[in-house]
Amino acid sequence: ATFTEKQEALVKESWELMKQNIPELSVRFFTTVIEIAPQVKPMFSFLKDTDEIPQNNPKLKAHAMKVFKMTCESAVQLREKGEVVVPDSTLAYMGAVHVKKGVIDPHFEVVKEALLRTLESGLGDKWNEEMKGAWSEAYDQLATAIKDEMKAER
Ligand code: HEM
Ligand code: ISQ
Repeated sequence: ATFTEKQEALVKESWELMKQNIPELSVRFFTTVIEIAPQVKPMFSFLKDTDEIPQNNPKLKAHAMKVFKMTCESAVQLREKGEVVVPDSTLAYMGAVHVKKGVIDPHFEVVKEALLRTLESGLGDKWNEEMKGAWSEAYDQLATAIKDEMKAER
């Protein structure tokens, strides 16, 4: 699918707004993932031994940040190049990490849903269908690149 300048701008703008609230946002992101799919909780090293989602865990924050940031970067690439280009080393690493942790394809839909819900709750009345479409497309393309790499890895 083609990605427009408008879509890229929507993703960037909403990410800039979200960034101001990283601690809360990252906890909410993980909480939503675990609500949708409790079975993935033990996959995360910093969640497996806790009943609650730790509110102030630096690793948790860093992880949640990366997913948002990578999705945001894939939006930029989609617009500039028409496809998501993850550097080879990063992509191989992404594939390896996720295979090793036991991630399977359907989990990507869970993370997508959680990402969109986190954006919606974080942005309130600034959230709209156009933004949802732009983030969805950017995420789907990034997820496809990671899933393909996971297949190559197995
Ligand atoms: C680790 C990004 C999808 C579960 C990571 C890391 C990154 C990342 C960057 C490595 C962090 C590091 O070692 O520095 C992404 C992106 C995704 C995605 C961009 C989608 C586009 C998923 C899905 C799952 C998942 C669908 C399944 C629930 C994990 C787990 C780890 C991980 C369990 C290891 C965490 C730990 O260190 O304990 N992911 N991920 N990821 N990801 Fe993902
Ligand atoms: C997937 N991979 C790494 C970190 C994450 C944080 C929240 C939700 C999904 C994730």
